[in-house]
Amino acid sequence: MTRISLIGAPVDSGQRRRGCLMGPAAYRVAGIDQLLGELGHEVKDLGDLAPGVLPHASCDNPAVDQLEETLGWTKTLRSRVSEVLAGGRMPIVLGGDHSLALGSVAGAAEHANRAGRPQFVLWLDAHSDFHTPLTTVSGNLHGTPVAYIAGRSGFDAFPPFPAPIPAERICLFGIRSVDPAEHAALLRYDIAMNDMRVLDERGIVAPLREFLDRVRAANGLLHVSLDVDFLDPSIAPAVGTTVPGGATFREAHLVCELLHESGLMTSLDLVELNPFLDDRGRTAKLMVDLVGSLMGKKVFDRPTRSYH
Ligand code: NNH
Ligand code: MN
Ligand code: MN
Ligand code: MN
Repeated sequence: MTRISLIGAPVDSGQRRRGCLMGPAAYRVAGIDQLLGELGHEVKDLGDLAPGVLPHASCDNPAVDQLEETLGWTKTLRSRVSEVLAGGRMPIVLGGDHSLALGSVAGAAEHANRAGRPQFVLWLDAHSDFHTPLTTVSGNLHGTPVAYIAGRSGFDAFPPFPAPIPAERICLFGIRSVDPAEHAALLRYDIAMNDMRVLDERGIVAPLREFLDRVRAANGLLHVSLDVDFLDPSIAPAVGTTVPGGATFREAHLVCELLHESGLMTSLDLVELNPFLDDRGRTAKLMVDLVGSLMGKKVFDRPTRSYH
């Protein structure tokens, strides 16, 4: 049994296609709290947060969009996620676009520092999200959280990241869209890059186990950030930035099942769901079903073998 706090984060400032703000409501309509309850967990829904009073801020790159809104969300989410973890609960952040991870991962890292444990991050996404506010071409800040987490410079407008996460503790998974500036920067970092080329050849199990083994060996805390576009658009159409060639239904479930069996995940983001683009709620329902697998739902409940 896990004590879970659902945190509604209707963040829509990290990109320009409006609709992610409806994400938290869609997850609730799709029955996320009920499913987690049926799986035996204790669930508290903290409702939807707000970005608070917006700070005045600016950035040298004029392309950057909605910096102040995103900053407001970053501060709110950082303190809420860190507080929930300090209370011994697992935060599940219902997004909202991926810029919310600027706050949620900072909150997790803040807690990890306090607890004296190393923080790890698994990034399930079509995109590497390794821009800084100075390198982004689109100006959409949802393309920046991994750079913030890894301690890249260019985030002067943002609160300093608690303690940048060393590259070896970050794993990108499912990647199939990397911009030139991100590519150049990623070559300088030792971040595990499980792009689709790697996953096609090796499958998802071995690369995921390698990373989970590292988390376990270090007695680490694990934040999982699940972007809807990790999934193939044919099964998950409700996202503004679809990229063909994504994870299949079974691959995605297997990732979630392995994560559950590892027992390592301590916090989770669900991001980029845009219910306005959905087809009768199927993407929202699939995401909730994946959360079920992450939290112990099985096809057949045989006595669990550890994943080793
Ligand atoms: N790299 C692109 C950009 O920065 C796309 C980022 N979009 C995402 N990230 N959906 O997950 O604009
Ligand atoms: Mn604006
Ligand atoms: Mn993303
Ligand atoms: Mn993405």
